Amino acid sequence: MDDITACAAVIELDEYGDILVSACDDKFCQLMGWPGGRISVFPVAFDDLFPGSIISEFRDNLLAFFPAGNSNGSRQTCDLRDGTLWWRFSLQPITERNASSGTRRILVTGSDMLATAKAKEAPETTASRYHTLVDLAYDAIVTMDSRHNITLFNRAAENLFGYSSQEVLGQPIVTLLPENYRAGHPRKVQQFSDAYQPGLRQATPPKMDGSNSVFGRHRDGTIIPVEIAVSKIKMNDEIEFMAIVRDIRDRAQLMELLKKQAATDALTDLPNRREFMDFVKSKLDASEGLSVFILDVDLFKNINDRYGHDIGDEVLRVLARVGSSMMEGNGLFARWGGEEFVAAFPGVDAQVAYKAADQLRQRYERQEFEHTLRVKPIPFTVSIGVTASEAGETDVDQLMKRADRALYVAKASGRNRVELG
Ligand code: GH3
Ligand code: MG
Ligand code: MG
Repeated sequence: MDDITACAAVIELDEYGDILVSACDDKFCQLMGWPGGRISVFPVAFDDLFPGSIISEFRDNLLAFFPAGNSNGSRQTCDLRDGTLWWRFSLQPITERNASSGTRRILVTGSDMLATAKAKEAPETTASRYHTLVDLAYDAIVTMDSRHNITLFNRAAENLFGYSSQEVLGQPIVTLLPENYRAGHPRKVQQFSDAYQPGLRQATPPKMDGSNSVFGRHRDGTIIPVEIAVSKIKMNDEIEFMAIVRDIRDRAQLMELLKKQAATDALTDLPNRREFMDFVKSKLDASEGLSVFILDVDLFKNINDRYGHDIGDEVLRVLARVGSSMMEGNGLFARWGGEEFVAAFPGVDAQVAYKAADQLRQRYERQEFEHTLRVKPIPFTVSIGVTASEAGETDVDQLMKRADRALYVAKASGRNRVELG
């Protein structure tokens, strides 16, 4: 009912000069403030129907029209307005044959001026609102047509990709992608388009790529990790795709950092125990033979007691650096915990690993490395237990236990030794 933007009534004047409503539609009743339902019996006295004050001016206009508008049949208009509504009424005499004097009946038609104004303004207003919103958006917004050419490129997109909108409008969307993604892009769009269900409202907008690792390409060639939400829209009978592109460089960097932190020992910057276990497990699962060792600093408590914990830490860092350099890119040297370190040598048998372990032991003993200690070099020695994986062995714990038993033997045999388990 409220959507109706026009109304009509037939009004007449009775012989006593009172206004009668001969007929009217529901909208007219509603506008005049008639509180009841549909009026079924006409005519009705205007004043009985519509006693409200808002219409008193309108009523005066009606009354004035009767003696005035009679002779020439001219139309007049009057408005009914308050804070929220604005209706314009047209008053038109209904000419009756053989009418002797004056106008007795008039046709009143009203139209909703606010609705009309809205309807007229709508296209430009909506468009300008849309463009303002799009340009103010924090995220890059890019649309492309069915030929995959760019049709809209907002300010955030200009900042993100380094192109001005004039430069890229009409250009293929793949301009914004890293080279190695370009060939596969049309197929991805097709898959997305086929699977897209606009009727389904989802908690999060559909992602273009399920893998979550999507990249854009800046004009200068920089690859930018982004998150993309895409929708398919119909514009003037053409299918368009709108992508909201969010720069997630900060997030990607943070994820990378967290991933690294989760795998790294904070004191020595070596891979940590979990990382080492995963590495060895992957080799065992792939049936790649390998050797491992566990190294434990001899009487390390004494170093702490004598030089203090900070110097103890420094010794561990130096030990880590030297151990790590021994691997020369093959295998892994990691911190097992405390003053214990481990190494994995993929594709290396126990004898070769033993040799490497003993060389390392000697280097520590002879202090054959650059010192970064804040005080004079601290002498220390290490004990090492070496073992190799057996055919078909997949249990990392089992393997490390063997190495640990060999280490125990080295300790029990006087320290500063390497033992094979
Ligand atoms: P051994 O292994 O030869 O039997 O003697 P140890 O003195 O090394 O014996 P143990 O393994 O029981 O002691 C290890 C010491 O290492 C105890 C602990 O305070 C110290 N430690 C463990 N982690 C750290 C660390 O991160 N920094 C420092 N400074 N000390 C550590
Ligand atoms: Mg220990
Ligand atoms: Mg020790």
